[in-house]
Amino acid sequence: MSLTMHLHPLASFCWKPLIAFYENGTPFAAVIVDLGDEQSRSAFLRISPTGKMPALRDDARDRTVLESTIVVEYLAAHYPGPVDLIPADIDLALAVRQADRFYDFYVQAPMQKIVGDRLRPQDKTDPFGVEEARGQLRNAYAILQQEMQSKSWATGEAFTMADCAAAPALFYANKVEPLGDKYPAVKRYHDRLLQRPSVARVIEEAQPYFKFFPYNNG
Ligand SMILES: N[C@@H](CCC(=O)N[C@@H](CS)C(=O)NCC(=O)O)C(=O)O
Repeated sequence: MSLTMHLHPLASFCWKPLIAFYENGTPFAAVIVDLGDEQSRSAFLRISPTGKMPALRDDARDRTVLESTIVVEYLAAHYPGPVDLIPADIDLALAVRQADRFYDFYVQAPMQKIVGDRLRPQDKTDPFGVEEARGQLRNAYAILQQEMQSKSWATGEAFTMADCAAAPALFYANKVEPLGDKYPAVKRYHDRLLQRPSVARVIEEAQPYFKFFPYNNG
């Protein structure tokens, strides 16, 4: 097997390429990174010097691919399957990339801020930054509420990389800043994503680790 994903099953940015792998049934091996373990950490830093996951290693092509979006782009280019994760049409592809960026910057980033704050020592928390991040999430929800009125998936009727990005972003954002009933179109999209077999699978695989997620109990 030439493809190895270095990941953690709980890590939201790792879900994006995992969903892409499962959508197309692309075979890969998984190496679970434990940043708290010195040996695992130093081995991973040799692959991903920033320490950020996921990282993909492709031995067949002698390539290391970093950044979740670039991993999906790489799979779409070199290991395509029945699900067209990046459409061939350039305007559709740009819409997919734009939506992927939206979910990373305006949903994942504030969600990570809120989660990260709960993991800080009690005297080092940033309540102002967390409130700001909550406002950013509500703003993103309001934008998506307009966007998702008439779409099944992030950019239309086809499942793409944008949905691979949206699934972890909305799953975890809804845990830290619940969608409630104020954003029904976003909630419908969130629920549709969770029913997608590839997404249900990553959630299932994360189950043993959810106890480490600090918003498990609200
Ligand atoms: N822009 C990066 C973000 C990756 C990222 O933030 N990964 C998190 C896990 S979801 C991580 O590696 N955190 C470990 C750390 O910051 O120490 C991507 O899209 O891959």
